[in-house]
Amino acid sequence: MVCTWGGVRDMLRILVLHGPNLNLLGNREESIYGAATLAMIDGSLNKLSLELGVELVIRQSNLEGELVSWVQEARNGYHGIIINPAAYTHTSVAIRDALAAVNLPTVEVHLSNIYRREEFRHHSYISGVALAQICGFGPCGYLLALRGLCEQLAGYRAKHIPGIPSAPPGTDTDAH
Ligand code: CA2
Repeated sequence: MVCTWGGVRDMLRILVLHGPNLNLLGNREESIYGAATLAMIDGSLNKLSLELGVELVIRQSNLEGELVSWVQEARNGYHGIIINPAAYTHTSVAIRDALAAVNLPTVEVHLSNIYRREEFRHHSYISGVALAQICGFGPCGYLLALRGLCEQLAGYRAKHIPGIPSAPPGTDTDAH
């Protein structure tokens, strides 16, 4: 899939947020979350972002308030959000409210299939304000989220921002 835009000025900017304890990936709980480290996941996201021609900013925090502040800041200059809120998925009205307030297309990602795990993980405060939720695909879920968000935003641009082509003329965005 090719999904690039006219120039740097028009480039899509996407914020990727990782929640608490995801900095430990690859060191513990490998049977649930796999062997990939967060640095490896971020590396593969950055590689895909180059292919797609989108700009990514990636952050991780163990603090709920910090995640809330970053979501709020996304109002300035970002077009979409990919977030794995980790344990805050199941507890945080504050992160949900921040996402609702900024009202940017958001994809919620989980490495594990939260619906096959303990009952308390079956409820997400985030899914009700998200465009989509991806869970159970491991690190690949982040890449699917980026591709999906990119496709959605291309469609949004074509419909709502006249004069800014969703892709440079002559580019086949459907080519896979
Ligand atoms: O499956 C996911 O991505 C989760 O968001 C991961 C969270 C969990 O609370 C959610 O229910 C589902 C936990 C992230 C903690 O990651 C660790 C990694 C290595 C060692 C310990 C924790």
